[in-house]
Formats: sequence, C-alpha cells, structure tokens
Amino acid sequence: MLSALSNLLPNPVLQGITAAYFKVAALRNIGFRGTHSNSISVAFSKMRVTVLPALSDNYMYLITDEATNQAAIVDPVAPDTVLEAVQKEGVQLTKVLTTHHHWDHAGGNEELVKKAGSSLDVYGGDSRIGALTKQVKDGDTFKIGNIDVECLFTPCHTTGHICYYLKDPKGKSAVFTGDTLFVAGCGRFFEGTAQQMYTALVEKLSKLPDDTLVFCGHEYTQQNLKFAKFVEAENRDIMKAIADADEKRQKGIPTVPSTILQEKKINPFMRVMMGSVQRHASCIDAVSTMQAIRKEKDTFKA
Ligand code: GBP
Ligand code: ZN
Repeated sequence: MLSALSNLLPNPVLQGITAAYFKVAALRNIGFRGTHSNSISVAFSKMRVTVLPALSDNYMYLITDEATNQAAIVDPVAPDTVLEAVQKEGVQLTKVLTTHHHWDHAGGNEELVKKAGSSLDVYGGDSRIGALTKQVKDGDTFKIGNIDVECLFTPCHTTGHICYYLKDPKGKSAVFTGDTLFVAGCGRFFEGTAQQMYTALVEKLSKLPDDTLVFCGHEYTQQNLKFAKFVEAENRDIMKAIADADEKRQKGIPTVPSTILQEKKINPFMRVMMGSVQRHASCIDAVSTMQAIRKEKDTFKA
C-alpha cells in the first residue's frame, strides 16, 4: 500500500526522501464533491497535513501535531469543509493561520470562528484579515501542540503577507507559502516590488532546509511549469516536473507538497540569479530579472 502510494508523490526528490521519513498516510475524500482535487493526507514525523481543496483551485491545510492532537487550519475559505475534516480526524482545532487578506484565503475566518464551537486564535500579518486576534510580524513564534511555528514576513503579493514555517520535535519542516511561492511560480506583485519578492523567495524561503515541504495557496502548477519551460527550455528538471504534474492532475491528485530543493531546481522566480534565466530576460542582475519575468508571466498564455 505504502509503496503504491509513494508513486503518487510529486517528484523524485520526494520519492527519494520517502524512505527517510515521509509517507502518504491515506487518500481521503474530504471536500471531494465537485472540487478540483482529491484530498490527501501527508504524515511525516510528528506532523500530519491534510490537504483540503476549496473553490476552483485554492488549498486549505489542516495541520495536526500527532503527539497532542492539537490542530491548526491554514486559510479556511470553506469553513464547512474544514469542520468536516476536523470531525473526521477527531482533532482539536485551536488556531487559524492566515497567509494574507485576499477573500479566497481569509474570507472564511469569521464564519469558521462562529461555527467552531470552541475559541480559535486567528493569526495573520494584516489588519484587513477578518476575525484577526493575533497580529504577527517577521520572526514571531508560537506552537501547535509540540510543533514550532515561525512567521516569515513576505510582503509583495500583498503588504501583509506571512508564510508560516513549521518544525516538529524531530526537526522535520514544512512551509505554508500562501500566494508568495507557488509550485514552479510566485504570486502577482499586487502591493509590492520585485526587490521584495527577491527578498522573500531568494533571501528567505530559499534559505530554509532543502527537504522542507512546500504547501502553497493554489493549484497552479501545470500553468506555472509551462512558463518555466518557456524561460528555461533546456532545464531537464522542469521537463520531469511537467510529466509528474500531468500524471497527478489527470488523476485529480494535488501537486503539493513540493520541497525547497525542488523549487530551487524548477521555479524561475527562485532562479533569477542563474545565467539561463537572466539571459531569457535580457538582464544582468537578479532583481531586474525578477521584475522582467513577472511582467512577462502577467500576460503569458499557458
Ligand atoms: C490562472 O488561473 O490562470 N494564473 C492564474 C490567474 C492569485 S489569486 C489568477 C491569478 O492572477 N491568481 C493570483 C496570482 O497571483 N497568480 C500568479 C500567477 O498568475 O502567476 N486573488 O484571488 C488572487 O490573489 C485576488 C483576490 C486578487 C482579491 C486580488 C484581490 Br483584491
Ligand atoms: Zn492572493
């Protein structure tokens, strides 16, 4: 069963680390009534992440510390789906982690707080987030049971965007990147600059451990990879990632999680310091390259 399921992992990097600590615990059907993907549950070390599809291409994530059964939900835009998963898993939901104020991420906070039945701490980095009780800034920390959470301030897509970096007691890590880092792409620069996205992607997220699992806010992988291939036609990791993503999406399987190492290999926005990406953009520095390829992707037809 496990070896069959490990074939569903998004890429060879993840398949490679399967033996070490990572296993797909179960395929579940939460929220799978006309939504874009199946729900999958990823258990690694002491942390379990259930991927909950919402709207047309958003993801919510139910994170559980398996030692204490304490749980948190990332971007609960569809509260009923969240509560169904909480009940099915029998976990104690105490925290909401909001990546940014856009309605397709934060728009369910108020309803979830009303319906939850117990009190919830609502974290976020922007006063425009509904039901916010804990406004956080860069470097702030808190816990989900025994899991350590660090807030990484990554303004650009919005001025108050936060990524959440989690580490369990065994040192295994995951990062929830909202609309800053996508698999093979990044968010539009609605409220920020290329310099800010460079800081977020290259100076902050790229410095996390290579095996950190990446859980992003939308299923945009296939369209992002088409752009990645257009930027770097010679990049074999991108070709392999396209084949892997196509196979998964055909089966309705999410392309998350990725890893930081995989993103450094395939994501053009993480690779703006590379000669190949700079040549494509006709630029000679990383920040101008970031600016140029984001502008190009804004109107790219996949
Ligand atoms: C597609 O589906 O084709 N590429 C997408 C286009 C995040 S959602 C949709 C799109 O623009 N998505 C946004 C994005 O950053 N995409 C990255 C990319 O295109 O490379 N959103 O819902 C978006 O943030 C939103 C909500 C935006 C409220 C503004 C407000 Br106000
Ligand atoms: Zn957004």
